[in-house]
Amino acid sequence: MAYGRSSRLQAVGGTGTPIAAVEPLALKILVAGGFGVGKTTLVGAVSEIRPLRTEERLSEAGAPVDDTSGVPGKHTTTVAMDFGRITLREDLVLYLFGTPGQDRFWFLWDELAQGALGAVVLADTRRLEDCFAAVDYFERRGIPFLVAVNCFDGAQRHPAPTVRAALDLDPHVPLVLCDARSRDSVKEVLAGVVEHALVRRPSARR
Ligand SMILES: Nc1nc2c(ncn2[C@@H]2O[C@H](COP(=O)(O)OP(=O)(O)O)[C@@H](O)[C@H]2O)c(=O)[nH]1
Ligand SMILES: [Mg+2]
Repeated sequence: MAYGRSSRLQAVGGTGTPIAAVEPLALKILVAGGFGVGKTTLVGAVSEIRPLRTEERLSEAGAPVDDTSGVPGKHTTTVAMDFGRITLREDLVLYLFGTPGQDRFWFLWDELAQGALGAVVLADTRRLEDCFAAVDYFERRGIPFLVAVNCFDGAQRHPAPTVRAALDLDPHVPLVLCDARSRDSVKEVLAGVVEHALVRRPSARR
């Protein structure tokens, strides 16, 4: 499903008639996963526009519900969403919407999911259970997704089959390793989710 098409100036041919320039297909991709798994980092690593962030300092009041154990150095949190854009190919632009990680923002997910082609569920193998809710959400709504394991330094690596089993993933759901800080790594993840979503939803092909 196309999220929209951006208009570009049309070139003018020799006869004076406009030649249709390549209009990039714009697709909406969600970036989900638990609190502190690297969603804001991922969007920031690839976005060509200054990512819109709605980070707030973690407050004392949120301390009982915002579990920062295992996320040292995490002082801010995304209260609504991250938003970024990347041109994957000349004719393909992705709009990235990072979902808020905390459970109390679930009500925003249905809005964000409107018109999404697919989703990336980021996972941290030290806290795999934090992405169960995102996996469930996309499975239930039939939104194609892949799981990208963010390989934090020092995080214990688990073989892909172990992670698959722990997440109880359907065999068709791709599982990839990534570094949310690396533009090239994130681009590969995004290309993977587009490919997967187009295979799962043939009607989305141009
Ligand atoms: N070492 C390492 N740190 C990361 C990586 N991805 C994110 N971080 C750090 O982990 C913390 C949480 O990331 P953030 O993007 O805010 O998580 P979010 O809550 O999912 O948006 C931040 O301090 C990031 O700098 C990674 O791949 N490796
Ligand atoms: Mg965030």
